Amino acid sequence: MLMHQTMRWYGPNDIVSLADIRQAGCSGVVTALHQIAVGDVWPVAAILERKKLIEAAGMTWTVIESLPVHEDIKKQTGNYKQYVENYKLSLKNVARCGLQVVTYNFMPILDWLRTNIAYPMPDRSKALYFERAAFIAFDIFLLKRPNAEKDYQPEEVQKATARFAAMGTEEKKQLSSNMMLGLPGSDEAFTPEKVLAELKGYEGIDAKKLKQHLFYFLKEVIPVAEACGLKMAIHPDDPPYKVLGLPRIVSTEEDVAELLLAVPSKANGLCFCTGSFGARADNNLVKMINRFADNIHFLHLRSTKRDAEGNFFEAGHLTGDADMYAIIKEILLLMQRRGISIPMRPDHGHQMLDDLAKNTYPGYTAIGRLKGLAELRGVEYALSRSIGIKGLQ
Ligand code: DNO
Repeated sequence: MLMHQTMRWYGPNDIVSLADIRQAGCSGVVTALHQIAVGDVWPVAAILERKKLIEAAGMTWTVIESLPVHEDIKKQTGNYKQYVENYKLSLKNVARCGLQVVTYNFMPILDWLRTNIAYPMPDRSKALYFERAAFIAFDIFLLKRPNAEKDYQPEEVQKATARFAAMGTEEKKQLSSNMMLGLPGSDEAFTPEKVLAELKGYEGIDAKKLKQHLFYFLKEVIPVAEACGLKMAIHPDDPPYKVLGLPRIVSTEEDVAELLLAVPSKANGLCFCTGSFGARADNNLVKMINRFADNIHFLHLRSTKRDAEGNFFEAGHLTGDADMYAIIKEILLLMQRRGISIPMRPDHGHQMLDDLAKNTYPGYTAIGRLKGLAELRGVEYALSRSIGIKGLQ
């Protein structure tokens, strides 16, 4: 039993085509109906139409990423009960169409964040980078979040101030636009005004409260998922700590243990993202895979390279801090134990070769991901032979 190889596809507008994904060696696709507004019900007809497109290209729609959770549910404001009902209906609809795994996250307002989406590697390919001083500079001087400096150590504020003073106009503009990228799959960027207004809505919501809201959501939707044979897979926070004063609650081993315990069910599971969890040195990835084995329903494999100041860039899939050899070995063993093949996708990739001239979704170029997939597949192949596992795809 080996991993089921997939790639993310952003839908018909993605310049990476289904044929590209198939040629990269995938038999599955990970996608979402990005055209449907967050909170609205996914209709059966639209799900089936997307499914047909993928099947016509010779692959399966293996995982939904994401079925997004409306902000009202995270804050428990406004129409949140209606949005929870809508979510349940979407779950029933995707199950009716034969889908089995649903990825989502519970990050307030924003999804993943990077300060630089074109960080030059020594070979002139480009990577995604999170630089703490630039991030703090954005928060204090560009976004101008009230009292932002109180969230940082005085030395960090000093460093960010110097960093900001040394930035040219172009760099400031670029930093702002990187931080304000819209939600994945959307071309609509955030604006500082919008973020500041939405931040107000989180006043009074700390990590403890946000956890209660997540657990309420899980208590509502997990029984529905279970009844219709779906597996829910929560994606961890990226980066895995508080940002812009917002709590982040799926960042550590203990966070995961707590959320699995809140609603014990196989349907309450994880999208185990080695890149997100791996951006913290205190997350032992192999130990976490072993501990949460029964609840891992989807894998994002990538590796970040951290430094002592809290910066990290997305290294090659085998060359960052994540020990991919040990990780894949642990995954292979758990798949044999469970008798299943878990879907994986090579997460992100460097912008390189012909893709340097293309305008792709940051991190989601064809060639960089193809390279990552090929490397990961090689590790898996070699490991499976050496530990005597059959079932090459
Ligand atoms: C980034 C992705 C995330 C992920 C969502 C899942 O590249 O891994 O945006 O799709 O957080 O809900």
